[in-house]
Amino acid sequence: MVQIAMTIAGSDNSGGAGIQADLKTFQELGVFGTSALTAVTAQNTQGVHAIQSIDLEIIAAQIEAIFTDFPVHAVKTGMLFSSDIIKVVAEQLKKQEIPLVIDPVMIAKGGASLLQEEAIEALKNELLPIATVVTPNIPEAEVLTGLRIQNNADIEKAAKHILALGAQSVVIKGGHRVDVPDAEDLFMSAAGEKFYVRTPWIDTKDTHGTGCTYAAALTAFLAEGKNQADAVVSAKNFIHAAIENGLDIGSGHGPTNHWAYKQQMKAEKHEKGVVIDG
Ligand code: PXL
Repeated sequence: MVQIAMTIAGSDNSGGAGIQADLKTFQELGVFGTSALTAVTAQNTQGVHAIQSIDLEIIAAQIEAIFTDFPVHAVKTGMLFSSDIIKVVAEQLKKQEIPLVIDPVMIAKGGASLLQEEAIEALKNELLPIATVVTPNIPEAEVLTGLRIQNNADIEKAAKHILALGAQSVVIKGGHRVDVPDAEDLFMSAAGEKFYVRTPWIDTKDTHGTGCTYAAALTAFLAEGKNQADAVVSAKNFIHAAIENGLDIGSGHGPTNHWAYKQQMKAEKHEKGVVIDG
């Protein structure tokens, strides 16, 4: 039987992030992608020009339409924009017992806000308690925890803080780190697992949608039945391949290459992520 994933996120019409990145990633990994749109952005690689959120009833109706007809195997949330949207989404997801990846999207690469400040508390109180995996980058982890993160000790403290909010596990992505030369992410679970996964740093401006793509790959691997730790390592390899084989599109922060991982796997190249015990 085909595995099915759903993304609840905003539209990035430039195709590198948001619902478009999620659906492309699901497709690349052989998982049937469905979606519920929360907001429409008008943007290109230079920045976000306009945002319009979708009516709450329409968001709820999209999610319900999928759940009442399809056996969804994993769900991902991305741009949720407001506390009202978060509450509607949480209401729907509380009824489900399937893996839920929460990518706590806050700010676009160019600096535009994709989550209103008033929505941070709703994200913490309504969604993190039902999350299977939460995938903040360092600035997002700082906002969620109120901590300043500068080194491994800080990252681990922040991860514990996020687990205390009720999530089953957390990946704190290290792309913003300046204390290590590689792209090193921490995985920690409430069940007691802890490791870092490291890929070589790639010096490129084309990183638009990296967070969405990473979390979407993680969702697809969970939909396929991988456990959380294995799914994180495979998702790390997916995003590494996508960044390493960039497409050089647009004059600003360009998108990553969503089909690079599959091409690499076809060429039988080995995955590059190195797991380091924490
Ligand atoms: O990468 C975060 C993100 C999520 N969702 C949408 C976006 C972006 C970044 O631009 O546009 C819709």
